This record gives sequence, C-alpha cells and structure tokens, in this order.
Amino acid sequence: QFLQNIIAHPVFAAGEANVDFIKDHPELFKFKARQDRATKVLSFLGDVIVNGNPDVKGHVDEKRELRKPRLPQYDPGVAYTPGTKDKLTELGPEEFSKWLRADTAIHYTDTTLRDAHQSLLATRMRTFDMLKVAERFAKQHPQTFSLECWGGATFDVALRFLHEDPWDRLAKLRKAVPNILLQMLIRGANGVGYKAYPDNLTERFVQQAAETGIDVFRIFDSLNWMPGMEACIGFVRNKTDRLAEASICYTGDILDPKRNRKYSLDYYLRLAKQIEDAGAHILCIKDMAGLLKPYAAQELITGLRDTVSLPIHLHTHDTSSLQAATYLKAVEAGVNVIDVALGSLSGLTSQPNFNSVVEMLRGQPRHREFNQYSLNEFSNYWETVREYYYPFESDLKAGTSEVFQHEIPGGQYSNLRPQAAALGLLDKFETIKSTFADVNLLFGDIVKVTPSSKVVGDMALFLVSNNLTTADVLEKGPSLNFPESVRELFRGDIGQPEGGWPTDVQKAILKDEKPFTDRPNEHLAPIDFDAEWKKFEEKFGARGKFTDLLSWLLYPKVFEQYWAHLQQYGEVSIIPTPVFYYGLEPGEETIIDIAKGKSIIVGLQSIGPVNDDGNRTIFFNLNGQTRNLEVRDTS
Ligand code: 3PY
Ligand code: ZN
Repeated sequence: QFLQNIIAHPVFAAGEANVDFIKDHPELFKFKARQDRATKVLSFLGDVIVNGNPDVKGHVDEKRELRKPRLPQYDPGVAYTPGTKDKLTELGPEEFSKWLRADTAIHYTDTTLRDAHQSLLATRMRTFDMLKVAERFAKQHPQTFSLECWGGATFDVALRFLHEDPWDRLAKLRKAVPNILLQMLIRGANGVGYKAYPDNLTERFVQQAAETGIDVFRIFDSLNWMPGMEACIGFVRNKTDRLAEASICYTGDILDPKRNRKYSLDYYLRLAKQIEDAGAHILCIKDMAGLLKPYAAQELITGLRDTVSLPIHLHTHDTSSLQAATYLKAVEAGVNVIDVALGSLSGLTSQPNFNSVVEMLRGQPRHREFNQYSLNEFSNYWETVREYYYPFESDLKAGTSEVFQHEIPGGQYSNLRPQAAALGLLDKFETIKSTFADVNLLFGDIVKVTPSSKVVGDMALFLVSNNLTTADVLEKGPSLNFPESVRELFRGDIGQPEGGWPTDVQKAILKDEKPFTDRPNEHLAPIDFDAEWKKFEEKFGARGKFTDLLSWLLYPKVFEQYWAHLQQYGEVSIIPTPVFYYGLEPGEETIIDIAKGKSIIVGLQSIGPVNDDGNRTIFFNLNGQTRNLEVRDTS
C-alpha cells in the first residue's frame, strides 16, 4: 500500500520527487490509520455479532424487520438561510432578548435531538442518526428558534452507553446547523451531572460548550434554589456572548388550593423576578413533569409578563396528553417560545407534537409559517429510525392523568421502569409510582427534577424493595440505612428547598451528621487545571483534547471506560445504528464512512464454531477481500 501511495502521488507521478519526497509528504503513510480504523471497526462488529451489544442484551427481537429511512428532500447546493443564530450574532444577547420579547409570531424550539429521546428512548439517540438530517433541517426550517441538542442526560449517556464523544457530536451539529441557535440543558451547580461540581469546572465547561457550539444555556436548579443558578448565569454572561436562559421549575398546581400553598402564583412570580435580577436573558418555565394545566398556564404567563420584561420560553412534557391545550392558552397569554418535538418523537413523556401545534395556530394571529409537508418528512424519517431503538421504549401506551398525582418528570419516567425491573420490582410499579408521591410529601413537597427527582426515585425504590412505607422512615429511621443519595440530599449537597427540610425527617436520615445550608460548591476545592492536565496525560497519553479533560473531570470512571473502548474499537459513532446494536446476519453487508470521503464495505460471510480457546472465527468481507477475525465468545 505504501508503494501504491508513492506511485499514485501527483508529485511522484510528475517525476518531481526529490530526496525529501517521503519526509515532506506524511500523507503517504495515511493508509496505516485507515487500515487500523477498519480493523478496529471489524473487531467491534465481531464482538457485537458473537456476544451482542451489552446495552440491548435480553431485549433483542430477532424477527423484527428494520427499514431504511427515507431522507427528507432538500437541495444540498442551496445556501443556508440566516436564522436566529445570525440574529444573535448581529444583536448580541441583550438586544436579542428585547427583540424576542417584542416579536409577535410564536417561536418553536425543537427538542427532538435531546429531551424527546431522553424522555422516550432513555437518551440513546446516536449522533449518526442526527447527522443524517441536521443539515437538511437547518436548510428547510431556518425559522426554528432553536434546536435543543445537548446537555441533560445526553452527556453521560453518550460516553457511557454509546461510546461517543459528546463534544464531537456538538461540533458536528454546529457545522451542520450554522444558522439556528443550538440549545443545551444545564443543571446549574450540578452541570451535566448529578452532584455539585467546583465552580471553576462549571465555568470552563460553559466556556467550552459555547466555543464548541452552544448558544442558549437553559439553566435550572433542581430545588428552584437561586444560589444554585446564579453562578451559572454569571458564567454565561461573563465568559461567553451567548444567551443565559434561567428556569422556574413548575410543580404542584397554582389553581388547586390543596397544592398551591407552597408553590403559588406568587412564589413563581417572586422567583422570576430574582431570575431577571440575576441577569438572565430569557425566562424559562420548565414544566418537567407536564403539570402545568391550560388555565394555570394562562394565569402564570399573564402574571409573568406583568412581572418581568424578559421573553418567556415554555417547556412541558405531554404525559397527561393535555399539553397542546396548555400551549394554546400560553400562546394567547403571550408566551414567546414553546418547546415541541417532531411528530414521531412527540407526545407521552416527550414534548407536544411540533407538526400539529403549527397546524393548531395556522391562520391565527401568532402563527409562524412552516412547510408542513417537509415537517412530516422529518417526522417520517424519525419514525423509521425510532424503530432501531425499540429495546429502550417505555411501555407507556397512552397519556395518563396519573402524572398529576405522582409528578414524575418525563425524562425520569422512561428510566424508572427499567430501574424497577433491574430490582425485580416490575410487578410493583404501581406501588413505586404512589410511593414516589408519598416520598415527595415526606421530603416536604419539593421540586422534582434531575437530580432531586432521582433521589425521590431512589427512596421510593428503597422503600418498596424493603416493604417499607414513608411512615416507617420516622419510626424505624435509626435502624435504617438509607440510600447514599438520600443522605446527601438532606445534608445539603444539591441545595436547599423552599421552606427548608422537615427537621424530623432530616434527623432520621442524617442521624448525627451535620447538614449545611450554604452552596455545596463552597465545600469543593477548585480544580487546578495545570495539575489535572498532567495527571490526564500520564493516565491517557498526550493525545487527549481539552474537551477530553473536561469529560474526565466531570465523569472520571465513565470517561476511563469510554477511553478504553475507543482504544480497543476506535470511533464507533460512524457505524449505522442497526449494525451498532444488532450486528450483521451472514450474507448482510453495510457501508461505513471511516474517514472523510473514504468508505468501507463490510459484509459478514460466516461465523465459525467455538474452538478450544473459547473463540470463534468470523469471516468478513472487507471491500471485496476476505478478512477473518478471532472473537472470544462470552455469550
Ligand atoms: C435533565 O436534567 O436531564 C432533564 O431533562 C430535567 O428535566
Ligand atoms: Zn424536559
């Protein structure tokens, strides 16, 4: 191959190669990296073929037919139409905020690439499937306000289960979508994790996220605790030229006298004012469980419009199936942006249907024009692609008004079932849901969203698996070993709830440990980035990027496993999803783009029997040539 590279090189072919020819042309060695890449891809495929992808183990339906998706039409030669990203660059965040507040037509955030699949498919959507349509979408629908495509659980899941670099996903989406704002969800002091991080780590994370492509930072605190959000709002304002969108997380029911004592309209208006004073550019109502009913939305948004001068962005989940009505009332009351997901990834625990909400407002004063035929093409694409992720579907078949009782966030619902199943508690799922509601009251009626919602879930699972009720917590507290996350919550590790913790419950859980009420981040030593770089290089070699360092600092164990997988199997995000999860059948082949402009055709010829060493020989066809590979059978 080296000789072939020399002969084919234009300098050599022109007879102009001198003594430095090889030294001056490192591309002559390129074949090596490609061969290496192809070999690594084969070894990953071999493993999936013989042992299955561990992430779907036990859930594979051999008979299921997976179709090829039809890509929506577009003209690749057509230039991008300027959109909200260009508007932000032109105006800067302060003026953009004013422009948005005054704009009369409704705006849409498309959550398909983040919350929709986090809420329906346990966050498993791969970069591969996103990139197939990202440029098309940006060219066909440049009037979209933003694409929510990063943050929340996607960071962890990309590294942990998809073996993908989340930063690489963001960089590629940015390139494909230069004209629409890209949006992320950040859990305030908890970043994209489940615990507090040192402030200077979150600061560098925010800075890097902006550099890689984020324009809208949706910031929230899982207890609606202002000190948990303030620092993050400051990082976006001071370290980037992007938009800080801070959230009031909505819980309870402002119109229900039984539920609005703590979380009243007045409470939300007060919080909104504090958010405005903290310097946010946009106010978000983050209705993570889908509890904001239509008439409550009308009151809340009317009140907020009178209280703050920020534009208002409404996020909800359609778990009850009522939320299109909520959007109608919200639009009438003057909301500026609403969150929707493309049809086939909408509804239930996801966001309301983008395609249908556009139709709801067609012909009305606040309508914004979208090409419905094209939106439906995108929905059809995702309908086919969604099938690839069938092992991650939750069993929820219809909207449920039960959500008004248990208040489980949409993003958590699709995870709670498998968590219950893993503990052998699936037959007690009804009890788990009602215990979730009981635990909330035991904890003093708190805001439930990641990570506080996870703690309520952990406690509910703990109680149900030990045949206990919330009444036992006070009675048997001294003899019970509560989950670590529950202890941390009551110690103050993720902040303070409205009205403080119930002291008797706190005592039962913490026993003699002393809680604190200041910012948990104050208890954490700042990161010494130079020292951490050195440690990183010693551990992983000098080839890492700064974004790798950040991933490692945020998720050390998960990153280590991701890195080991990368060394062994190379870049697996380039493998088509059905092949990534289910491998190949004998006689089947797939095309994989291993480098820019370079594809390989991989076919599976046959799988040999297990030999004395416990291995099988897999016969592949790689670009027309047979390649065999020994794979250990651990199945
Ligand atoms: C997250 O934090 O991931 C959420 O989606 C919360 O709603
Ligand atoms: Zn959400």
